[in-house]
Amino acid sequence: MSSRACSPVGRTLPLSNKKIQRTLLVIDVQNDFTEGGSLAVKGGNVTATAIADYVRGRRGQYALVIASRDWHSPTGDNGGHFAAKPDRVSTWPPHCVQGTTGAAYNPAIETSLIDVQIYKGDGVPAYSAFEGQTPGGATLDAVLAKERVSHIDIVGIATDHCVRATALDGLQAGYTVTVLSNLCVGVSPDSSIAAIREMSDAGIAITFSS
Ligand code: VGL
Repeated sequence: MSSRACSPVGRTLPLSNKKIQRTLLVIDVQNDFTEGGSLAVKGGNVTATAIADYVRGRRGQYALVIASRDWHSPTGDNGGHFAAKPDRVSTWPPHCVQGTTGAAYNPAIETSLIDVQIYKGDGVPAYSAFEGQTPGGATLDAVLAKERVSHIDIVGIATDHCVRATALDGLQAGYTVTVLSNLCVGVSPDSSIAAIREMSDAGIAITFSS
């Protein structure tokens, strides 16, 4: 018999008193996306340090801290993602090639605080972390479902590409999504503003970390 039917005074009890399970998704805070890297985003290093501080301080409020990495193949153009003359909108200079320093986390990131790592982009463009998988082959959605995660907070690089794609996919998959906008940085200011507007219009909460 359900708890609703058992209600002693005939009132409808809340359907669920489940604890909110929140996860922090740290998107692509890698050397190639921060100053000195092959696809450096201006402000990447400062953002990486701010993210690292946030993870250290707020680790306890998350069921899981998950980090994604672009992890492209050293051979071929990764499905047209790499180009000799990139437009920096849908084609890019080679970046985050598997096993290289450029694909490593920015040194500010404390890998001991990361519970799950997601790899994406092996031979293909993959902006969203939902397109990636763990080393054991589990999808991000499967990892979140196993931990009964309902809420996702997103930080990382780049606001206008991988953060945007991950946030929209998360919403589509049924999660409550928040983007901590001061802990994200984008390739271009204009497309980052457009991405923030698009995410907000879609129903993603855009907030600032305190
Ligand atoms: C990204 C451009 C190309 C990102 C990845 O991580 O946002 N941006 N590949």
